[in-house]
Amino acid sequence: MKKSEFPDPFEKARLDKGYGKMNDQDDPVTMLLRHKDVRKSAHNYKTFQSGAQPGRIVVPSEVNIRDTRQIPFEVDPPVHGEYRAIVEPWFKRPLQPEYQEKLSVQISNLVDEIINKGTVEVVNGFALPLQSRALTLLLNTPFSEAETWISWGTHVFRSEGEALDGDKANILYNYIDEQIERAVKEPGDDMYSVLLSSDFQGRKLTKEEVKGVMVLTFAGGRDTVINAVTNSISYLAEHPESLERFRKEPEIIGKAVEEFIRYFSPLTQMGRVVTEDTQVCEHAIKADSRISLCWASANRDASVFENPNEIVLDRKINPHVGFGFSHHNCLGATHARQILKILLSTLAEKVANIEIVDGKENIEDLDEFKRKVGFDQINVKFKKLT
Ligand code: EMZ
Repeated sequence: MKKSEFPDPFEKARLDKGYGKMNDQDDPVTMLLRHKDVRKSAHNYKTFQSGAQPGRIVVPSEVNIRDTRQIPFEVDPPVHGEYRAIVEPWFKRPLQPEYQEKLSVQISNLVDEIINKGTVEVVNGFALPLQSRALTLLLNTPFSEAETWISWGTHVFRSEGEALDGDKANILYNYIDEQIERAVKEPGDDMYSVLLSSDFQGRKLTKEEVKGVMVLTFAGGRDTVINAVTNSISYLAEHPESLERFRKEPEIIGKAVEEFIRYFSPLTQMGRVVTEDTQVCEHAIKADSRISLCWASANRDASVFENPNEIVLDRKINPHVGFGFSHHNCLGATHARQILKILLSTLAEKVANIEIVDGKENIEDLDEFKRKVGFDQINVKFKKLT
């Protein structure tokens, strides 16, 4: 199997019954696997809620490592919409040309560095610094903060060989608390300060609410962006003609980004807590149990996508759910899309080809299903375009 091939472990279950089951810390999850059911249930926030106990809609569940409610992620409509309206303009800044120019400089510098290095381990030596540096733009904080975030590793709640890591999570919480205190004392134009001065229901956001938005911003776009970047590079390595194509037809880069998100689905699934006895795919689900919306499976549903297991760089119709769907669609999507677009055009501009030396796959264990989601590490060589 090619390194950039990501098999679909859900196909049979999706066709046979439409759902799968996994245990997760004794709080089982019924996974919805079909595109149609995933979209329908994502839309139905009354029966399938996000505003449950903090951490419970995440799979693996984070109830044992945090009490801070992530905002707007763990809030249901209509209040969800009020929070969302506060943060949305800030998260749309990546559409501004000046923002894109800064991001472009960051990525260009990093690509120059790795071209000159010879062999590079992409996860830790490229994708992690790229994600962390880009985050300084999203937060509008000093570039030097990225060094601290890089030292935390690829996932802020997980460490190697451990699903959830309370000690590691505390490093993030303490850091965010300190930053909030700093912004209270010396307000500036960074994200903490902007949130602290935001109006919500006739008052300012509380520190705990600001923390909820910040934890989401750090955690939600971490391993997801890192996997999207790394996996895309593995594809370019094994399909050298694609770099050539981006040079000749730069107008397809936007479509290619969507296709990578569909195919790699960096976030496998997101949970919901069921509020009343109900049914999914003719299967009874009890109130207060968990379901999940399996984006990764929906994105390979052959009733929606022709040749779902192939990357078609300029796929014309691509209603993927890689960034979720409906009310809770990904807040960071604008930022993530810009990172990937600029990355693809920068690589096309500077790199002739990429060679994979070796790599170790990262396989998610979902009981019934084992899913390749990225790499623990992958060594590659970038050859300069002359
Ligand atoms: C949560 C989640 C958000 C969770 C859109 O996803 O991302 C996960 O990586 C975090 O662990 O806490 O933020």
